[in-house]
Amino acid sequence: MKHELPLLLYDYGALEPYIDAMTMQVHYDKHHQGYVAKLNDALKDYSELQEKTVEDLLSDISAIPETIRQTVKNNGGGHLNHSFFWLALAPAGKGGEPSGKLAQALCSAFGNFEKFKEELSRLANNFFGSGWAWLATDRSGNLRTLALSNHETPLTQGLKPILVIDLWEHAYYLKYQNRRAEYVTAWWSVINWIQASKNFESLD
Ligand code: MN3
Repeated sequence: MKHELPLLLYDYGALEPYIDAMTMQVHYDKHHQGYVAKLNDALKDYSELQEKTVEDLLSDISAIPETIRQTVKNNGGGHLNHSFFWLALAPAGKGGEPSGKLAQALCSAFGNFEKFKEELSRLANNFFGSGWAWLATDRSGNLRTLALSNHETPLTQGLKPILVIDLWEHAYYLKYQNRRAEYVTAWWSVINWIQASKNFESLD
Protein backbone atom coordinates (compact mmCIF):
# COMPACT_ATOMS: atom_id res chain seq x y z
CA MET A 1 0.00 0.00 0.00
CA LYS A 2 1.49 3.31 -1.07
CA HIS A 3 0.58 6.51 0.70
CA GLU A 4 -1.09 8.97 -1.64
CA LEU A 5 -1.79 12.67 -1.80
CA PRO A 6 -5.50 13.10 -0.92
CA LEU A 7 -7.77 14.84 -3.40
CA LEU A 8 -8.07 18.58 -2.77
CA LEU A 9 -11.80 19.39 -2.65
CA TYR A 10 -11.48 22.95 -4.00
CA ASP A 11 -9.37 24.80 -6.56
CA TYR A 12 -6.02 26.35 -5.68
CA GLY A 13 -7.58 29.80 -6.05
CA ALA A 14 -10.74 29.03 -4.04
CA LEU A 15 -9.38 30.48 -0.78
CA GLU A 16 -8.40 33.83 -2.35
CA PRO A 17 -7.84 36.50 -1.22
CA TYR A 18 -7.09 34.97 2.20
CA ILE A 19 -4.77 32.23 0.98
CA ASP A 20 -3.46 32.75 -2.54
CA ALA A 21 -3.48 30.23 -5.38
CA MET A 22 0.31 30.10 -5.79
CA THR A 23 0.81 29.29 -2.10
CA MET A 24 -1.86 26.56 -2.30
CA GLN A 25 -0.33 25.05 -5.42
CA VAL A 26 3.23 24.92 -4.05
CA HIS A 27 2.02 23.84 -0.62
CA TYR A 28 -0.11 20.94 -1.90
CA ASP A 29 1.73 19.91 -5.04
CA LYS A 30 5.32 20.33 -3.81
CA HIS A 31 5.45 20.32 -0.01
CA HIS A 32 2.71 17.78 0.74
CA GLN A 33 3.61 15.66 -2.30
CA GLY A 34 7.22 15.70 -1.07
CA TYR A 35 6.23 14.34 2.35
CA VAL A 36 4.24 11.54 0.71
CA ALA A 37 7.11 10.62 -1.63
CA LYS A 38 9.69 10.62 1.19
CA LEU A 39 7.40 8.55 3.44
CA ASN A 40 6.94 5.92 0.70
CA ASP A 41 10.66 5.94 0.00
CA ALA A 42 11.51 5.41 3.69
CA LEU A 43 9.14 2.41 3.84
CA LYS A 44 10.21 0.80 0.55
CA ASP A 45 12.23 -2.00 2.18
CA TYR A 46 9.71 -2.68 4.98
CA SER A 47 6.73 -4.51 3.48
CA GLU A 48 5.02 -5.09 6.85
CA LEU A 49 5.13 -1.36 7.65
CA GLN A 50 3.69 -0.56 4.22
CA GLU A 51 0.42 -2.18 5.34
CA LYS A 52 -0.04 0.31 8.20
CA THR A 53 -1.96 3.57 8.02
CA VAL A 54 -0.02 6.73 8.73
CA GLU A 55 -1.97 7.11 12.02
CA ASP A 56 -0.84 3.62 13.08
CA LEU A 57 2.76 4.31 12.09
CA LEU A 58 2.87 7.50 14.16
CA SER A 59 1.00 6.24 17.20
CA ASP A 60 3.51 3.40 17.63
CA ILE A 61 6.64 5.20 16.51
CA SER A 62 8.97 3.10 18.73
CA ALA A 63 8.04 0.07 16.60
CA ILE A 64 9.66 1.71 13.56
CA PRO A 65 13.30 0.68 12.95
CA GLU A 66 15.63 3.37 14.22
CA THR A 67 17.25 3.94 10.81
CA ILE A 68 13.98 5.27 9.34
CA ARG A 69 12.15 6.37 12.53
CA GLN A 70 12.84 10.11 12.31
CA THR A 71 12.14 10.16 8.56
CA VAL A 72 8.80 8.41 9.10
CA LYS A 73 7.95 10.78 11.96
CA ASN A 74 8.77 13.90 9.94
CA ASN A 75 7.21 12.89 6.63
CA GLY A 76 4.35 10.77 8.02
CA GLY A 77 3.46 13.69 10.30
CA GLY A 78 3.70 16.09 7.35
CA HIS A 79 1.39 13.87 5.32
CA LEU A 80 -1.14 13.39 8.13
CA ASN A 81 -1.22 17.05 9.23
CA HIS A 82 -1.58 18.44 5.71
CA SER A 83 -4.35 15.94 4.86
CA PHE A 84 -6.19 17.19 7.97
CA PHE A 85 -5.45 20.86 7.19
CA TRP A 86 -6.89 20.82 3.62
CA LEU A 87 -10.16 19.36 4.91
CA ALA A 88 -10.36 21.97 7.66
CA LEU A 89 -10.31 24.79 5.09
CA ALA A 90 -13.15 26.00 2.87
CA PRO A 91 -13.73 28.94 0.54
CA ALA A 92 -14.96 32.00 2.47
CA GLY A 93 -18.70 31.72 3.14
CA LYS A 94 -18.77 27.97 2.37
CA GLY A 95 -17.49 26.54 5.64
CA GLY A 96 -20.51 27.45 7.77
CA GLU A 97 -20.32 28.93 11.25
CA PRO A 98 -19.36 27.45 14.61
CA SER A 99 -22.63 25.84 15.65
CA GLY A 100 -24.28 23.09 17.65
CA LYS A 101 -22.28 21.05 20.14
CA LEU A 102 -18.92 22.49 19.05
CA ALA A 103 -20.10 26.10 19.52
CA GLN A 104 -21.42 25.22 22.99
CA ALA A 105 -18.19 23.46 23.93
CA LEU A 106 -16.09 26.43 22.74
CA CYS A 107 -18.13 28.75 24.96
CA SER A 108 -17.83 26.53 28.01
CA ALA A 109 -14.07 25.97 27.50
CA PHE A 110 -13.03 29.53 26.64
CA GLY A 111 -15.86 31.79 27.90
CA ASN A 112 -17.05 32.85 24.49
CA PHE A 113 -16.07 32.55 20.84
CA GLU A 114 -14.06 35.79 20.78
CA LYS A 115 -11.95 34.63 23.70
CA PHE A 116 -11.24 31.34 21.94
CA LYS A 117 -10.25 33.25 18.81
CA GLU A 118 -7.91 35.48 20.82
CA GLU A 119 -6.30 32.53 22.58
CA LEU A 120 -5.66 30.47 19.45
CA SER A 121 -4.45 33.53 17.51
CA ARG A 122 -2.06 34.51 20.31
CA LEU A 123 -0.69 30.97 20.44
CA ALA A 124 -0.24 30.87 16.64
CA ASN A 125 1.36 34.31 16.46
CA ASN A 126 3.78 33.73 19.32
CA PHE A 127 4.84 30.20 18.44
CA PHE A 128 8.53 30.17 17.56
CA GLY A 129 9.68 28.35 14.43
CA SER A 130 7.88 25.78 12.31
CA GLY A 131 4.86 23.94 13.63
CA TRP A 132 1.09 23.86 13.89
CA ALA A 133 -1.46 25.41 16.28
CA TRP A 134 -4.31 23.08 17.16
CA LEU A 135 -7.73 22.95 18.72
CA ALA A 136 -8.14 19.45 20.13
CA THR A 137 -10.10 17.48 22.69
CA ASP A 138 -8.54 15.49 25.49
CA ARG A 139 -9.65 12.02 26.60
CA SER A 140 -12.49 13.54 28.66
CA GLY A 141 -13.74 15.42 25.61
CA ASN A 142 -12.60 18.84 26.89
CA LEU A 143 -11.40 21.36 24.31
CA ARG A 144 -7.92 22.85 24.55
CA THR A 145 -5.47 24.68 22.32
CA LEU A 146 -1.87 23.63 21.82
CA ALA A 147 1.01 24.34 19.47
CA LEU A 148 3.37 21.58 18.39
CA SER A 149 6.72 21.79 16.62
CA ASN A 150 7.57 20.52 13.16
CA HIS A 151 5.05 17.84 12.16
CA GLU A 152 4.14 16.52 15.61
CA THR A 153 0.53 15.39 15.84
CA PRO A 154 -1.84 15.63 18.86
CA LEU A 155 -2.78 11.98 18.18
CA THR A 156 0.46 10.79 19.81
CA GLN A 157 -0.60 12.62 23.01
CA GLY A 158 -4.00 10.96 23.00
CA LEU A 159 -5.68 14.17 21.85
CA LYS A 160 -8.26 14.34 19.06
CA PRO A 161 -7.64 17.16 16.54
CA ILE A 162 -10.58 19.45 15.73
CA LEU A 163 -8.97 22.39 13.88
CA VAL A 164 -5.46 23.35 12.85
CA ILE A 165 -3.44 26.17 11.33
CA ASP A 166 -0.14 25.49 9.58
CA LEU A 167 2.53 27.84 11.00
CA TRP A 168 5.38 26.84 8.69
CA GLU A 169 6.58 29.80 6.62
CA HIS A 170 5.77 27.89 3.42
CA ALA A 171 2.08 28.25 4.38
CA TYR A 172 2.12 32.04 4.09
CA TYR A 173 5.46 33.51 3.02
CA LEU A 174 4.68 34.09 -0.68
CA LYS A 175 1.75 36.37 0.19
CA TYR A 176 2.44 37.61 3.70
CA GLN A 177 6.27 37.33 3.95
CA ASN A 178 7.16 37.78 7.66
CA ARG A 179 3.66 38.98 8.64
CA ARG A 180 2.38 35.77 10.22
CA ALA A 181 -0.30 37.63 12.21
CA GLU A 182 -1.96 38.79 8.96
CA TYR A 183 -2.05 35.21 7.72
CA VAL A 184 -3.52 34.02 11.03
CA THR A 185 -6.23 36.70 10.82
CA ALA A 186 -6.99 35.67 7.21
CA TRP A 187 -7.20 31.99 8.18
CA TRP A 188 -10.28 32.68 10.36
CA SER A 189 -12.18 33.53 7.14
CA VAL A 190 -11.51 30.17 5.48
CA ILE A 191 -12.20 27.68 8.28
CA ASN A 192 -14.43 24.72 7.44
CA TRP A 193 -16.63 24.74 10.55
CA ILE A 194 -18.79 21.96 9.12
CA GLN A 195 -15.71 19.71 9.10
CA ALA A 196 -14.62 20.95 12.54
CA SER A 197 -18.02 19.96 13.96
CA LYS A 198 -17.70 16.53 12.33
CA ASN A 199 -14.25 16.12 13.89
CA PHE A 200 -15.63 17.15 17.29
CA GLU A 201 -18.64 14.85 17.15
CA SER A 202 -16.86 11.79 15.72
CA LEU A 203 -16.50 8.97 18.21
CA ASP A 204 -13.00 7.72 17.32
MN1 MN3 B 1 2.59 23.09 5.39
